[in-house]
Amino acid sequence: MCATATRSTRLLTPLLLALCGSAGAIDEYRLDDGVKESGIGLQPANDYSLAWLNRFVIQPGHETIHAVNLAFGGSLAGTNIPNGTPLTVYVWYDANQDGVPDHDPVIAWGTGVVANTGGNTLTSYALTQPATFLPGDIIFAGVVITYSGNPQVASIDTDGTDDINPYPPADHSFIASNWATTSAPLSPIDPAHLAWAQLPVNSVRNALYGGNGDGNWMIRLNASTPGAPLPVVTPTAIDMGNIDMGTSSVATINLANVGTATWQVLLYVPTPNPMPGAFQLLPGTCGLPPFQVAPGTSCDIEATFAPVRHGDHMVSVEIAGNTPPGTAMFTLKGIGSIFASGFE
Ligand SMILES: [Ca+2]
Ligand SMILES: [Ca+2]
Repeated sequence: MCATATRSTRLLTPLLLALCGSAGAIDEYRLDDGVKESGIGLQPANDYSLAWLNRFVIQPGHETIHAVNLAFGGSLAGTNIPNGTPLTVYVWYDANQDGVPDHDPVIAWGTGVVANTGGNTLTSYALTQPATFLPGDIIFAGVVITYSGNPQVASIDTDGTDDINPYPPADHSFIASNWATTSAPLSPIDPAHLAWAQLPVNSVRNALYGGNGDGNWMIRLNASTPGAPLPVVTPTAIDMGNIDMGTSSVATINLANVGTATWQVLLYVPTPNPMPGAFQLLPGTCGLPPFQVAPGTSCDIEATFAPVRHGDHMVSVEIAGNTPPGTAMFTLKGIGSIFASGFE
């Protein structure tokens, strides 16, 4: 069954341009021109686990991958993978940076179901956690799907009508598959070991075209610049009051991170330095520096004011860490009183 990759696939007639849809998302990574020429499936009818994936190189300013976008099937008139079929999208890191996805680790994934089958419209599948890489890193992104029969499943671009780089295709697309046999039911592809599949992962050029052609899957990625912390300190100016010497007051300062990366708090830098002895900063729920504030969370620190002389006291505190200087600060002030305390 399914003895060779060439025999196990079939190519469809080209789509009419009039059938074309366009992708709605902004796709920071793509290899296709937006119009499939074929839908690739496996023959004969059987239970299959199919993986198809593209290779991409991380570009500066687009280091964080959020979503994998896919088109499915071939001609609208053909027999396509049904809408609603469950799937899992993956992003792999090319651990040895050799450009071959044989035993490379899965870094991120997401789940969903097939949609817009047979058309050129891509459907977006968000990753459960975005994955951030370095410029120049080689990654792979694609999908593993289990299905029965012999529909057209994976949409491929083989002609190139725009200047998406790289074009002509240059061995940037790969395929792997498992299938049921008379002696064993289907076992789903292990995404961490695509080279162990029954059809071990191979380039589209070799697996589908016998070395005499190539194509790019309609797999695109949404990406953004790496996240950054955005601290919000509340309040930023704290009046600890008119406090009798020998007593103290307490204030709570909330440190929130409304950004998209962890806020690393390293230390408090007071001005004047060292901090006047009347003031003290306590761990609160944040803990003592260094501590972290995750995106979308906050914690509290506490300040005490216990004057030992009368008059005005003031200190400005910078919360130093992985944010630009001056972005996270607060001031404390208070008055030491000798009138209400009973000193005579
Ligand atoms: Ca095309
Ligand atoms: Ca590799």
